[in-house]
Amino acid sequence: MNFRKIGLIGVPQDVGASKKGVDMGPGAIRVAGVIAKLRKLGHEVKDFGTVDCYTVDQFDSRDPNNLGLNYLDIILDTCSLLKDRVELIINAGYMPLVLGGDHSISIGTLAGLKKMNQGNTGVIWIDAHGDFNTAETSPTGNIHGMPLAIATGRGEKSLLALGPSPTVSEKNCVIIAAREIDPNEAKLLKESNVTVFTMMDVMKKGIVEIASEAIKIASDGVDHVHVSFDVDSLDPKEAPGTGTQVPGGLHYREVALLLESISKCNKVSSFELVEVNPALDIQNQTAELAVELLCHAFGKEMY
Ligand code: HAR
Ligand code: MN
Ligand code: MN
Ligand code: MN
Repeated sequence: MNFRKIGLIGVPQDVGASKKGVDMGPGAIRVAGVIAKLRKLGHEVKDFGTVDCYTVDQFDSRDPNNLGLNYLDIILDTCSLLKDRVELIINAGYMPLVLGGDHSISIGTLAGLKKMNQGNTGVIWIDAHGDFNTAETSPTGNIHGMPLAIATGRGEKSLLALGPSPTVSEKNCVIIAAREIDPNEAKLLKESNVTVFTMMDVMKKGIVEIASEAIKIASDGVDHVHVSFDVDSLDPKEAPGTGTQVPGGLHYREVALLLESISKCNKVSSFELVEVNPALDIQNQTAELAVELLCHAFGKEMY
């Protein structure tokens, strides 16, 4: 990454997960010292504040119109605000670093990257999940399980309309650490051009090889790579502060290596950290770990 100027923004959204707690994620990440630690690495960090969000208990019904999409209108509103803020950050010459919040915020982040040329962006999606559901395939209707589908042009029209659609180049999308993909979501993913590296692949090939293949795929023929880091990619023993824990995840050192490799790819021009839920955490350890890992993405080396 060439960026020395980082524009940070918090998005305390929880409606995409239909569960409170993840709205405290940006606060917990700030408490863990994200700004000071990135500055210590030599970056200029500007805080672009917090996007106004609603929270689940402000509403009587999740899905009043029975669309199979919980809190759709709210998420459209927030993602539209986030999109504008991301555009502002880019226009000001900063690299967007978006702190969630649940993963539905990616819909806004990616829509805001349109200034970086539609279809000219690859994605590295580090996640236990595929986030490739649509209303038809989702077992929950929770929109945080859908953002990668939206980015590649699949799903609800109003969400697709936030950005140019598709926003990203599908063949340049890579998921790493997948281990819980819903049956019909798996069908969609297999029909797509997205590359999926499951935890089994990580075990078979090792993280060094996975990192190198992922960077090659995500950056091939595009000018920009977006990194979306869902902390549930980590093993819940190390990162318990997240809403949809799945056993058998990545270890700290594997993610550190992966993000260090990613930091050397100079096409990476936006980054997201999502799904930190301090209500489920022990002494803010998940946010602390996430910030430590983020530092590896921004140039920190072990030695
Ligand atoms: N696949 C499940 C669903 O659609 C769980 C989704 C996601 N959880 C996340 N995002 N934290 O990665 O409901
Ligand atoms: Mn996710
Ligand atoms: Mn460009
Ligand atoms: Mn996830």
